[in-house]
Amino acid sequence: MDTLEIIRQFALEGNPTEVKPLGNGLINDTFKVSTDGAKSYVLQRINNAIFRDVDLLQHNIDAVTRHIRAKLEAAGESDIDRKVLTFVPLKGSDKTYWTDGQTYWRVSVFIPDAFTYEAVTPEYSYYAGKAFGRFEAMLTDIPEKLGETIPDFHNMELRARQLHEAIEADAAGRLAKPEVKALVEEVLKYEEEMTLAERLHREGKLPKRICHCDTKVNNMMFDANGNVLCVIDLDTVMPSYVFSDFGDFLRTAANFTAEDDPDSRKVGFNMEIFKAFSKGYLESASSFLTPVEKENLPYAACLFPYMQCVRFLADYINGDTYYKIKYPEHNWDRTVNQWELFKSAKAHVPEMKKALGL
Ligand code: GN1
Ligand code: MG
Repeated sequence: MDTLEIIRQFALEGNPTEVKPLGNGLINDTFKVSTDGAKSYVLQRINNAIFRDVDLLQHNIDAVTRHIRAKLEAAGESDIDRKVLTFVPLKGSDKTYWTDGQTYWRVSVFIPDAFTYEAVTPEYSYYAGKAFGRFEAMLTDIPEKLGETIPDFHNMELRARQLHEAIEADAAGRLAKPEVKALVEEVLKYEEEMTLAERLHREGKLPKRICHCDTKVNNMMFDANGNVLCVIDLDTVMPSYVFSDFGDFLRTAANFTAEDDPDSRKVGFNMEIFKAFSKGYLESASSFLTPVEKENLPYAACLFPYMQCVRFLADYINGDTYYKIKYPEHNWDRTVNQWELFKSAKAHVPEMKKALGL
């Protein structure tokens, strides 16, 4: 079935006229749908090889968007349709996804005059910090119980185990390369240190809260004046440690270059972004953060480059089965990049602590 046919299953206003690719996500396929009416839409094919339980996933998203909408209404906000995503139900149903049993699709209303960025200034990072902190704060009292759309998604112990399994299998023969083997050994030296979160959780010292879990800088929309409109890409909204949102934003925004820049000399951790983002984040999140959560924010800033390095490396060793790649060594370049970022972040921990007043 073609995309126009699929989009016709949804209760759109107007008739679809054009469908074209949108954005640069690594997991789902995204399209912009123009219509002969006033609204345009976003059509997404949900990658159900990765998100196995699409029903649970859409249930999470419906609950989260409903809750945020209600909060914005209660706060008397204007322009709410641009501040929270609106998912379109199927014709004659309240279900917000369509499937033919093999592929899964959903549609949301396209937000006009909104922009995403691959890199941000300290000023925008401050707004982003406020917005992600506020997103978590608004979800502290969501009445529905949300499921984990990818179980143990940001569990560092699991990610380390997956790397060990990849090494064991060496499915693509890539460990034969001395530089791969050497990096694997370096990376594994930090496994114990980086799995702190799971230990804290087991000891009852670190709660799981509803987090976004994919706070890449390009998952936030700004208006033309730099005001944050809303947070997008809600597939991974689920219970996790607050480290997820704090760490993953900095992993992308505080890197001096893109996460896949093959020139690792350009990689480094930008403290100006850290300071601005943390300031914004703490302004919104202080109301609910515990001392243990706050104390470990510098660890979170190191954990996410490390976890992403481990994930890219495992995928590279497995023969590129998870992340979309554009050229054969793409996952290797991403791995080296994230490794350099991890080392740079670690070197800045004392400065981070100072900035946070720890
Ligand atoms: C994926 O879908 P996208 O590109 O926003 C991934 C994130 C990674 C990121 C790395 C479900 O996010 O966890 O951090 O790529 N999402 C999933 O760029 O695995
Ligand atoms: Mg995205």
